[in-house]
Amino acid sequence: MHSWSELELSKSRASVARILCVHPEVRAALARGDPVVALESTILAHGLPRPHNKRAAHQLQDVIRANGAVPATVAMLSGVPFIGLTDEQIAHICRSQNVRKLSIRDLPTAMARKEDGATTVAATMFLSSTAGVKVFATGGIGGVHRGIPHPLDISADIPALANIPQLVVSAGVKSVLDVANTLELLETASVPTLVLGSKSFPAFLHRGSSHRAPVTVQSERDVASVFLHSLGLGLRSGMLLAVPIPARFDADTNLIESAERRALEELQQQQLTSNQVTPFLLKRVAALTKGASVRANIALAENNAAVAARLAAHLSQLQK
Ligand code: PSU
Repeated sequence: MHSWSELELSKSRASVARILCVHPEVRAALARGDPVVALESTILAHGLPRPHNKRAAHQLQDVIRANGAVPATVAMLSGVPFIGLTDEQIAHICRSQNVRKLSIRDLPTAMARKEDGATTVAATMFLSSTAGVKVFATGGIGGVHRGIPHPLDISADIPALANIPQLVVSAGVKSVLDVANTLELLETASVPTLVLGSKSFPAFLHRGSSHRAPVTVQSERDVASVFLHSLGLGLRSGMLLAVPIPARFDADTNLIESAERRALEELQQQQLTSNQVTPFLLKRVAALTKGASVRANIALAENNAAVAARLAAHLSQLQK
């Protein structure tokens, strides 16, 4: 089988980069080697309810700026992938009912059909890293769905982490998922998986869980150093940093877990598959907890954005 040489690969990346519409502020920061942090848009279009989504979109960008980096929110508009959105574009993604959820495999069809789309963790990693962005902040990554469902449902976020050299900051794996199997799969995919300041792997809306942290790091500078070594070794994989939700926003474990169980039971009655499952579960948990999960989700995403911005700043200092 033909395998691509480094030269062919970098030529191919360069031609993809020409297709992207990179916001001038993001382009200038990347050219100078200044810190930039990517943000996804599925959390806005399909993860958070209106009007929280638009408010969160701006808060996440503001937090990144306040911590010394330039935000680059990623989405598809009329078939064009944008890296960095204007306020009007954010308003459109947060308001329109016609925004498709796009993982990597959906990008070509969305482009050919000139669709609007919100990018998942996987698609945001692919597009923003092609543009040269090294750090990305999200809420919780996708992973293995619980109970080995039929058909088998594993998020494309995992192979994206295995194949795209980007540092992804999250609060762990969404807790409606099978966290133990997701951690096993991250190991199989050789994705360095670090937890900031805790010996347990965080459970998205909760600070701790019964799952051990694969590696614990104590400072953001340590994370930046590990990531640079991963790049230096030429590892093709990304890296996952899990940051526990700040203690003051930690959600009520019983309330969330019973809502998650109920939402998973309700899922059995639905004819939902593939990329419809996660938005359904998030929506039901939000309703069953009367918005408590939404408040915790926004708080952890903001905290991750702040950590990601400081990490991007460390990386840019270490690389200059
Ligand atoms: N994190 C959140 N809310 C979300 C998501 C992440 O706090 O809505 C989204 C991300 O875009 C992630 C996606 O990639 O859920 C996973 O969906 P799936 O399981 O269909 O791959």
